Amino acid sequence: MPFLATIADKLQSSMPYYVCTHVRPDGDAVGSQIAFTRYLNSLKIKAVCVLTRDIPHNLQTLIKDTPCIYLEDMKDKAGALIALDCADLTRLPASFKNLTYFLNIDHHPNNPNFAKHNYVQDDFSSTCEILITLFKAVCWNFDPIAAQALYAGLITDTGNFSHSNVSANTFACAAHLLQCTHLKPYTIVQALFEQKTLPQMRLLSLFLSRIQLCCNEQIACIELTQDDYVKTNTQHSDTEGFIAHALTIQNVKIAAFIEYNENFVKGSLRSKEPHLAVNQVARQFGGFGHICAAGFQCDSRTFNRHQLIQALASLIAQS
Ligand SMILES: [Mn+2]
Repeated sequence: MPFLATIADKLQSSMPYYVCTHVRPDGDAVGSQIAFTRYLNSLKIKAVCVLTRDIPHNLQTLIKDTPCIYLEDMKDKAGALIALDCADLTRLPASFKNLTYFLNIDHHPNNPNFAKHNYVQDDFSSTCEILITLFKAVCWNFDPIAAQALYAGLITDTGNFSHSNVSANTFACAAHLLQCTHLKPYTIVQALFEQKTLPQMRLLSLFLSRIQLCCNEQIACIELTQDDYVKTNTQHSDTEGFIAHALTIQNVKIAAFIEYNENFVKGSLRSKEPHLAVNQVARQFGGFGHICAAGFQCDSRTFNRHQLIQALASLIAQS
């Protein structure tokens, strides 16, 4: 019996389901929320997407008429939670503590299966790819809004089908979306990636000017401070995708992007090849992630940039 058919049997029509995702959501996070909420609604199950205020503007356009609720309006709500694309409970907004997790669907390695029902497949490019595969198995008729959202997730987590996580199934899933609906891929690319603001471009220019190469030019390191965001009239979510530029430099194998906030430091790590598992280094700094794309957040008083570069350099030395 397909996984979603078993789950459908266990859903209660009296219960509202809150479909949530990780903080600082990306296209895969929001795309899977939208699609899964619409899937549940198509089964006549009450479900809404739980949004946080930090949802980037370009992703908001994917929502259309999908039922949504903002996190701050969740107080005293009864119901069950569905977590999508969440590596673990620390990545979920803290205000969910009183509700139980009914379902957890994710593609992060080491997901601790924190819900009653778990579907974790770390060999999938994205949670959206998992969902498309699951929806195919139960022959769900995608509506165009769900299909757009799922396509957005596929292209976000694969860098437009360019990362090492792309498989034959990834393309089969994309093809399936196109076969089932009148989806026009270029319009989604435009809606997601061609919506930059001028301040964002100024921030990108600053980001590029900060690239420093070390470890025999194999590591690119970029640092931005709170002041840089103030100066360019931007916010942290405006840096989405910037780190990919650093990885395009010849000979660079790993890119590290460090954002200094008032009390904490946020690190994003990317590697060009799967044998350079940057999630190992992210874990040393309290973070997590995929083999080629991971991150961490730690106290600014304990963060040591030199230690980070050393850890990344030893990854390269071991390879
Ligand atoms: Mn994802």
